Amino acid sequence: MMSEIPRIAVDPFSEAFLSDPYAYHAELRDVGPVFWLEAIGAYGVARHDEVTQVLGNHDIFVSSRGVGLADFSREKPFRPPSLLLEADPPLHTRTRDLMNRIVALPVLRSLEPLWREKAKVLVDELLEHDGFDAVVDLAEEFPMRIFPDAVGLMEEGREHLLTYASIVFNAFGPRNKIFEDGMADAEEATAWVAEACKRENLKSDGWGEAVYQSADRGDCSHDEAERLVRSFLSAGVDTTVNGISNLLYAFTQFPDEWQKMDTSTSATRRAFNEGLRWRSTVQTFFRTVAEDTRIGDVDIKEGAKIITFLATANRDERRWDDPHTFDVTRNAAGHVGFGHGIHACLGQMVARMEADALLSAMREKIARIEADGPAVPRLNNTLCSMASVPVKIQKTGN
Ligand code: OVM
Repeated sequence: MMSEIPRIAVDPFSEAFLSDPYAYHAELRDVGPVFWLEAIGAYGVARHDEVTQVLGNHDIFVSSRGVGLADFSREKPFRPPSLLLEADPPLHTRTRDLMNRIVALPVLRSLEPLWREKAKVLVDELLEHDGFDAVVDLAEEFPMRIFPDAVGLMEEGREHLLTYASIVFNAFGPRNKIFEDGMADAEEATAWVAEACKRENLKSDGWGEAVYQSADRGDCSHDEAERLVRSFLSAGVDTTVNGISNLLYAFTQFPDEWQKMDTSTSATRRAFNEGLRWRSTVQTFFRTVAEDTRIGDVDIKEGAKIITFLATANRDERRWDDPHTFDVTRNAAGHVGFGHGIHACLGQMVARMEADALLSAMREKIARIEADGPAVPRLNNTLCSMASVPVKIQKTGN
């Protein structure tokens, strides 16, 4: 028998929700394994079990019709679709394999000494003060010092990267005021990104040129290469910036955790993973239902949109002990902060290596880190984002 589906009034793209999403999560998890959101006309899943079930079933819950609220089979996409994020197999398999090779472990290992050195330099600069803004001075600064160079981007105009990414992530939601306000600077940033992705504007030793070399070998067309480079620019900066911001925010809320983390890669890696679980940068992604299906005993029709509450699943008490506690000794493996299934974050090893470099450089020199005034959120339709996290520090003797 088909059961009655719970209907809820919560609007996950309202300013109230986005200012404090964690205040609403228990309701989303507890109302049922799958529910209908009146405000957006979509299904939702918010428990770890159902979120991984939906993301794991990419043949039924497809990405090619958009991973935001819009169904690309009925509405014009906000921009030409991503060949990774907004693609299904077999296209996705081909593009993903190609991109996986470009950010493969040996490539990252060769960059690691440079990134660690740059992290140390930044931390030394920060230590000239007793406090700093963990967002502006650190989380935005560090990825911007390494990532555009790794891709081989032109120097001029790199500041557009953060603007562009925040527009892209807003566009997964409805056309609300947050989206419209962000669009104020869209034209310039979008034009810059389009230029930056062209082969002639990429340096010869970066990941961008490597994508074009894959095209030279016949793995994709040159037009596809240009679009794939755009994925690096869309997904590679704001995500790591906010991953680091949210992690530093976590430490301000649980200041005793800092001492429990040492400078080893196993410790920093665990802490970053736990940070992503406790406060997930990408809060939500949608799928579209490609054929009639069921979740539990609820019938779901072809064409429905379904929102997966990743951040909510990462605090599901059905899956985690003491989920609201940030615990750097926890093994947070299995969190869905990087997604789950075939679309799980391509850049996760890049992000982890950035975090390891930064955390280990910080832990070496910083004995304690605490809030130095209220943190300020920055509203985004998809990202859990911070505008400011003021911190004060105590130095180690190192
Ligand atoms: C892309 C893209 C854009 C935004 C996010 C993302 C989290 C990917 O253009 O491929 O993944």
